[in-house]
Amino acid sequence: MLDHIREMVRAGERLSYEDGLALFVEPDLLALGQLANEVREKRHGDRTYFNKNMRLEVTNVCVASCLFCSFARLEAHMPGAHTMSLEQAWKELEDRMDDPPTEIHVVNGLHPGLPFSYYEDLLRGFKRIHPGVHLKCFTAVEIHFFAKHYGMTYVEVLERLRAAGNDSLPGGGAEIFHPEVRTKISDDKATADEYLEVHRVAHRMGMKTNVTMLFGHIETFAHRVDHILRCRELQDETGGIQAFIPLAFHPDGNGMRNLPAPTAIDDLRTFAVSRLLLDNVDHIKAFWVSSGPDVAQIALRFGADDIDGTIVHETIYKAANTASPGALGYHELVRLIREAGRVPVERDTFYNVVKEHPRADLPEAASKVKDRERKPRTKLPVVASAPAGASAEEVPS
Ligand code: V47
Repeated sequence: MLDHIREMVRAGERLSYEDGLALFVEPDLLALGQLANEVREKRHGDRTYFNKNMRLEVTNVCVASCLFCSFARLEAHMPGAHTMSLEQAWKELEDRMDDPPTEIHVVNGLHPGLPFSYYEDLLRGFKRIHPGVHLKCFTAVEIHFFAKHYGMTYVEVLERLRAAGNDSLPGGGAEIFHPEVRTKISDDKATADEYLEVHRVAHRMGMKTNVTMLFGHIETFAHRVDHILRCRELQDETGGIQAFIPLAFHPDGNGMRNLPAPTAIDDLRTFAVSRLLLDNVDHIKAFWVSSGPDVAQIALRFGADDIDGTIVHETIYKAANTASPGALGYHELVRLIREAGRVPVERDTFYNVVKEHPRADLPEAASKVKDRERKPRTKLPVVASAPAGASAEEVPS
């Protein structure tokens, strides 16, 4: 079967639902990865993207009760509930202005008690502090909630947020589109059609968006293929999707804690199949917080070309007890990409190149060994403490 699919892919033919299913059960994982890698290299060569971003979840108060969520609190007075004042949220950015992020990514709970002006003021404040920053704020699920809660159309919500400074939408809230799964894990927020409609409207207004897929819980491979193909269909229509992001499920502290987390192999397979089915989406992102830095690094050889960014504060996966660190230094991301044999490219949110780093001659670990053999008493560079933006060559030893 893979031979046939390989021929189709090489001929530029579109894969079907059945092909997607066959790829998910393909026994030769490395051959699958190799094919996805071929497609990835045809689009991007060795270039691998990351950015200097900042994550902020200003409130975890949420009227929805998603089974997979360890982050939300139903009411503001509950233990662990938090809502930042605008000053607290802005201070998070002010504190980082010595090495400012190029992007702020905001994802929140669906808070019923805040005025809409809170979100507009939040955005205006960010732009006041850092006029050049790209604001990628509020998922389609939040936009749908705002429309219902404050009595506006999607266009009105998006226009007002854009006027306040919002530049694009993140991909959160997609979960699994198929109603057999969505009604079980995420019944009381935007439906799949509503999620996709928000993206459609945003695209028609000229805004770019990302789309995610939360996998590795109660869904089947058929549900994953269905999800990916719905994304492909929307992209055929609008062309507004920048990146597709498979998110590996973390079971700790939520309503599906009895399930095991997906394994590394499942992660890699999902990145590869996504790359092969989504012939019209440029970027497949291996979000290092959800996959873990190690698997995300290997995913760069299984179809992924982006690894997200420096992040600094992340609370959704922290609440689900992820083993990933809360942040990776700029130089750690560069190293991770280089050691995968790729060329690290710092990008802005629209994938314009901010800085292309030189390729490593050898994986850095190997060059360290070489270095040690040559100069056994030389202290090796402390990579993690390198200044932001520095490349390996610039790190003082
Ligand atoms: O929508 C919540 C997921 C998403 C869990 O657009 C969980 O560039 C796994 O969407 N286990 C928020 N996943 C994060 C997100 C995202 C991340 C990185 C980049 C971008 C982008 C978007 O996190 C939620 C939900 O699908 N999530 N809980 C959990 N226990």
